[in-house]
Amino acid sequence: MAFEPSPVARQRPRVLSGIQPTAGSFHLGNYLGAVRQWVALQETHDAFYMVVDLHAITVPQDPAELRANTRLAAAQLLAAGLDPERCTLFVQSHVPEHAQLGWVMNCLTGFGEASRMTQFKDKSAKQGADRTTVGLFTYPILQVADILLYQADAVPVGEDQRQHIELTRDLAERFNGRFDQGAARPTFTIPDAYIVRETAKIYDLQDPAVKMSKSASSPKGLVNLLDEPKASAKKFKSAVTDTDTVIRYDTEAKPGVSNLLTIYATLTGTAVPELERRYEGKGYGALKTDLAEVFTEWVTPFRQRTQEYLDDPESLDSVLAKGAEKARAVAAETLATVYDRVGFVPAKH
Ligand code: ATP
Ligand code: LTN
Repeated sequence: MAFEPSPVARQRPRVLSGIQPTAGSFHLGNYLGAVRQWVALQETHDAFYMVVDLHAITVPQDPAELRANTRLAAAQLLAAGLDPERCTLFVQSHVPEHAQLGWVMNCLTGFGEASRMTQFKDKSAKQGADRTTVGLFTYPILQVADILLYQADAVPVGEDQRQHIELTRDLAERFNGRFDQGAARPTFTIPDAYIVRETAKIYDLQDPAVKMSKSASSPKGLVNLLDEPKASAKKFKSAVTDTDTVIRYDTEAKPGVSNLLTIYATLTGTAVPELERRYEGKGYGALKTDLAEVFTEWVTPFRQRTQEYLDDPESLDSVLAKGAEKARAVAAETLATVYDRVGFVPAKH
């Protein structure tokens, strides 16, 4: 069976990405590193975005929380600017092909290859061997399936995901090389990571050597979008900088200040050199106070919109149902090609 991409794919390149519903609120790193790009790309690309609930159960979770956080993630994505008329927004578990292709890709991945994934190594080291599941180990391979099912050309993510996109490329090439003999079209498109350099890694406000993360050891450097803006403003005001006073973008010598400048520049659309000029001769205090204000202004309507989507769960679920239907049409087509090329006997109807 020859693989034919859907007609829409021929008009626009396709992007796909996912976000976990593991913490209730997105943090500023998620937004600036990934979701902001998702919003922009829906204008130029055939865009598929999903809440990856299958990935969320690779660590211990509470069922009621997972359900609530999945809807909360979708509400935040809509509040951030995703438009269901312009992109396909869905929940991963609504499309069974993810788990199905995940299995096939598991069988193509070397044990040593999977063992080299740094996110797994970090997370399993934190949890300890007894609490680490096989699901966490195969997490990146499910992500590979997520991407390949949609024939994505590009995957907008933060820097921490680069290795998983590399694995995706490797496995796609391996599959194509092994199973595409004589086929008119390759089974899988080889995707590129889409990582915006400036915001690829937003750092913890208290420890600018590590990325802002929901699993940070202390919440002081983590800016959650749904927290009270006053609490976040305080975090900006007490952000760790350095003993100097000059406001200059220099990630080596001044990681803390540079991180604040990146956040400020991105939220306001002002270039960093312009900010450096504006704050010449002013202390860190001024920059932090202004940034706290900039953030509050941006986040207030975001929180409001999120609440509005949450207040109407029927509409939210209906957006997700329509998204899943569109996603399934694409995913089923890819999976059918894969099953055929792997050598599975077709099911009789
Ligand atoms: P955490 O490390 O906080 O657990 P995660 O990577 O598990 O985060 P996800 O919600 O799955 O969180 O990530 C969604 C997206 O946000 C991914 O594309 C990821 O690369 C991006 N991202 C996460 N943290 C940052 C950060 N500090 N800077 C830039 N991008 C980030
Ligand atoms: N591992 C990703 C989430 C994710 C993803 C995907 C991202 C799951 N499937 C497919 C891009 C494409 C993370 O952000 N931690």
